[in-house]
Amino acid sequence: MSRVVNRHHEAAYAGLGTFCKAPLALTPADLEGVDVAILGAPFDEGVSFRPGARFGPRAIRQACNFLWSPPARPHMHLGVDPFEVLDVVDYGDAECPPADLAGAHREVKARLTELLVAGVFPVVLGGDHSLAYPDVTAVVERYGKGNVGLIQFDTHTDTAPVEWGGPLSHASPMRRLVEEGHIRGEHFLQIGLHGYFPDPEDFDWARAAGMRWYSRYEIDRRGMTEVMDEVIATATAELPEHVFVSFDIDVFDDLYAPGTGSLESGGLTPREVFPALNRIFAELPVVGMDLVEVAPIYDRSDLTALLAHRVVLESLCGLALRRSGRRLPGRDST
Ligand SMILES: [Mn+2]
Repeated sequence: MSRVVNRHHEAAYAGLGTFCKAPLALTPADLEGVDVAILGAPFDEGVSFRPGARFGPRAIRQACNFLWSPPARPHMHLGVDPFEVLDVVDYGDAECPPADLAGAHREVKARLTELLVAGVFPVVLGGDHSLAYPDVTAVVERYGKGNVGLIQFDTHTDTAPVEWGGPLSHASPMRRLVEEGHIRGEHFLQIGLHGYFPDPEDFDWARAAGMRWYSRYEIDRRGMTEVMDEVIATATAELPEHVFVSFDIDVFDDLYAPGTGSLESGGLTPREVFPALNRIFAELPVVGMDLVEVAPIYDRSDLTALLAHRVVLESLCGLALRRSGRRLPGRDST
């Protein structure tokens, strides 16, 4: 039995560095009764610009800056403590071999499949965004082709056809997922696109594939609340019964998230994104998520790692509301 519980009242900066001091689980035998597992995917061989995301999982875990339990520490606005509702464990890191992207993907998919078979909600911490390929293919193997929709927070579409001769990089996982039939184009909703990538040909391909997106420019014009009303309604009516959320930290403005490889100024703010995550996880049938592209070597004052940590918490708060049969406060969400 490898499950270890951290001592109560141990400071966040002391002892074992699991996510939010969650118990450590290392094998499928440790997953009985578990609701959520954090899985690290430390690799960045798929990066096209600045590397460093292999150090993301450790930085995100270490960004925890307070004690969770006891006492309970509920979200101030939502009134829910995800660690009270959900049995959360840290499943450690997939053993990603350096300089071997395919090997890293294979290891991640194997560990993730263990979680899915056990009925555990996975939170996969990357790693570069090519991670979406092993993540989503594992989820699709669990639920079936055509039965999974994808909501992607990202500056870029990640739909490049081929980059410098390689079939898969962090610029192309979404294209591969559509072309290979794992997820249908019309089952994609992308949020936060802005800047100069991809090129018009890739957008033409995405349109032809039926992919839909809400750019930073549309969010500016309409406001995130109205856009999320449409996202929730569209996802409820048109996406399959299982939804995966793939979150690229570079969707945030670089002031909030400097620690990433492919910066693009003019991104979203945490004040826009957090309520969106609360709604998505509280109101849609999300079955897993990944969080990618945190590269701590470019970070300042751990801003990006701490923000990524909170992205996970805000998502888990939404999930905790859903699992406990509660609604978001202040709205009649059905
Ligand atoms: Mn991306």
